[in-house]
Order: sequence, then structure tokens, then C-alpha cells
Amino acid sequence: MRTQVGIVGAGPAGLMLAHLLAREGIDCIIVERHSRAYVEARIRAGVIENWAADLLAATGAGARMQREGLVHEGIEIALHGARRRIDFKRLTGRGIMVYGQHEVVKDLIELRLASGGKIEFEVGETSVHDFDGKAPKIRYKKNGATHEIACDFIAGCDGFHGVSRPSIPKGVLTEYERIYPFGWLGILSESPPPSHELIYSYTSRGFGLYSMRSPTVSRLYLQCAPDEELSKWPDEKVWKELKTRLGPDGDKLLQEGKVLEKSVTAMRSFVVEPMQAGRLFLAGDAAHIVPPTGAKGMNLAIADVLFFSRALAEFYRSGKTALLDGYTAKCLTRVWRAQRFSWWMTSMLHLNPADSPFDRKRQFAELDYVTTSDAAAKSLAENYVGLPID
Ligand code: FAS
Ligand code: PHB
Repeated sequence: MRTQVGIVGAGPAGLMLAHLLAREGIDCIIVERHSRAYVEARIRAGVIENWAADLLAATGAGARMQREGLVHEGIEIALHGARRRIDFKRLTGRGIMVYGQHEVVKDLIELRLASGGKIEFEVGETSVHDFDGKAPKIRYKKNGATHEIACDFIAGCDGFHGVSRPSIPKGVLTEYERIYPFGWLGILSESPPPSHELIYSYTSRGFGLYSMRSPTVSRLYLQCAPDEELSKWPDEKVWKELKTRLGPDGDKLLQEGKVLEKSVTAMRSFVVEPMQAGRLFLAGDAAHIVPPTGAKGMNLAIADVLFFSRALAEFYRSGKTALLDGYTAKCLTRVWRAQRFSWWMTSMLHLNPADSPFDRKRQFAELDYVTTSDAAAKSLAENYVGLPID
């Protein structure tokens, strides 16, 4: 097979790239190791930045999001149960879209297949080759046969555990990492959220996040140990702890419901530089990971492929490589700002076992300041809704 851009991975990065390239008339093929059903059911992010929701809508991939998504104009931060609102609309004039990542994935897959675009699901033994030259190749196995895609460029959109990044020769990439001494135990439940906006709760028992996917489906998280054993968390214990960390009226506010999904996610900050090697370009989680407290993961993936699609459009239009050569620098400015914000939100809202009593007091003072000073709240708000993208 031959195409212009070979894409490894059908997550938000790979699918959004294919969508943007199709609009530029640039041919591409996606290879994905899991089935369509699997990637469409995988529960991950839920917050879409303002510009990203506008991009989905402006490029014809946002109709269902606009029908079923929830526009939020603020969040609440609870300090030991006392809830204070950060008014995004008043502070920045913008809001966020609450719409599940798996819904975005469903919409982009449907659009791509409906327009005759190619996605090879359930491939095995994917490998990438010759990206140091002008004729890179992707090889994979499917139904017992080996297949090869010859292309001009490879987009490594295969997440943190994919094959693209590790295929780059040793010494080319520099890794930056921070591992956090806590994780999140998350549930998806058939129950109404405790509030019509997200609640970020700071308590002496650890962090709690009360998010949603719809007015009847909640996405709820508890700070836990990074290697917490799910078997130690039967549903009733999860509900009890979620109510406790919501504050004195937790019992009244949080209705229980059927738990549809339960998982523990460890937390890290990770960036590789550069995000390209020859004609292999990394995007999304393949190049960087943020702790989910700032809700930046999916949004960074979409930003990377927006920049990459523009660079490819310039190349195929004019042969110029300025934007391709500048891809890493363009992405990393936004990546490091999101890394700072995500680290800051994570450090401010979680209990770090290594913290001293002084740290705890300082932490509380920071939360108190951020939720009472317009200047500080505006900084949080503009980072949360999404820094302007150009
Ligand atoms: P993805 O990981 O989404 O997609 C990569 C794709 O490549 C996958 O479909 C994978 O199957 C495929 N792939 C991998 N190796 C392959 C190979 N060898 N061959 C072919 N295909 C291959 N962010 C939030 O903001 N809020 C959250 O609550 C949240 N929860 C998360 C929970 C988890 C467990 C994880 C891992 C991430 C979470 N994130 C969350 C961050 C998340 O949103 C990511 O940033 C987002 O999925 C990144 O998108 P992609 O870069 O497309 O990578
Ligand atoms: C989610 O809804 O899954 C979600 C929302 C906000 C976050 C993280 C996750 O910061």
C-alpha cells in the first residue's frame, strides 16, 4: 500500500490528524492495534478546551458534541467542603465543553469511514522503518499476513506505550519526567453528578474530583496510592469515600448509581524532545503525558496534530519545510505551559505524603488565594479553558 501520511494509532491524535489531512486533500492511512469497539468504549478524558471544541465544530466533526456535550462556564474548588466557584466566563469570556473522549473518537471514526477513509483496526506487530530517509514505511500483521505501507511521513500517534517513540535511535531524544506519589481511582457511574459543574475537592483525606459525561452519567475520582488495588475498593467503599470528600453535605448531594467502569491511573508528567526524528513525527501521549488534574491530555494531542497538519499542508502545497522543521518548537511551547499548569493543579490539590506541616499550610494558603483573588483565579481560568492557539 502507498499513501502520503502513515498514522499509527486511532486515538484523538491519530483520528483528528486524519480528519484535518482529509480536509487538505492529503491522503493517509491509520493502523490501530485494537478493534473499533474497543477504542470507542475506552473511557478517558472528558474536558475539551474552548478552541478545540470550536475546531471540531468548524471542521464538521462537532455536530453531536454540540447536541449532547455540556458547555460549562466555571468549576468549583472545595476547601475542606467549603465550595468556591471559579467563574471562567467572567474571568476569560470563555467556557469549556464537557464531552467524553470516547465520544470524540466515535464521531471521528464514523466521519472517516463514512467518507471512505481507511482505518486498519486490529493490527499486530506494528513497526516503523526508514524514517531517516524520504521513503518511510509502516509494517504490521493482520489476519496472519504481513502488510507494508509506503509513505512520505509517519505520524506516531500511538500513545505512551506505542512503538513509534521507542523506534527512534538512542541518544536522539531527551526525556523529562516527574512521577507523582499518588494516583486516581476513577469510576464511571449511572448517577447524576452532585453539581452541574465540576468540583475539585481538597480534603485532609486526599483529593476528590466530581465530573460528568451527561446529566445522568458521572465520572468521579479519588486520590489513591499509585499502585492501589482495586479489589480493596468495593463499590460501597468508593461511594462512602466520595461522599466524605465532598464535604459535610456529601451524603445529600451525591446519589449512588450503577458503577459502569472502575480503574486506577498512576500519575506522571513526561515530555520528550525533540518530537520528531527524520520523517517520523510524534504527537499526543506518544510525546508527552500530563497528570489529568488540569484536563489537558486530549487537548494537547489535538493541538499537536493541528500544527502537524498545517506543516504537511504547507509541504504538499509548496514543498516548503519551514513548518515541518519548526514542528517541535511550535508544539513544545504549548506542551510546557500545559505541563506547568497540570503540575501546579496537581501539587495544589493533592496530599503529598512527603509534605511537611509547613507545606500543608502553604498549600491551603495557595488554594485560599486562588479562590479569592481575581488575579490568581484568572490565571487558573485562562489555562483551564485553553490558552489561545495560533
Ligand atoms: P491514545 O493513547 O489515546 O491513542 C493511541 C492509540 O494508539 C490507541 O488507540 C492505541 O491502541 C494505539 N496503539 C498503541 N500502540 C500501537 C501499535 N503498536 N500499533 C497500532 N496502534 C497502536 N486525560 C484527561 O484529561 N482526563 C482523564 O480523565 C484522562 N484519563 C486518562 C486515563 C488513562 C488510563 C490514560 C492513559 C489517559 C488519560 N487521560 C486523561 C489522558 C488522555 O486523554 C490522553 O491524553 C489521550 O488519550 C491522548 O491521545 P493520543 O495521543 O491519541 O493517545
Ligand atoms: C473527566 O471528566 O474525566 C475529567 C475532568 C477533569 C479532569 C480530569 C478528568 O481534570
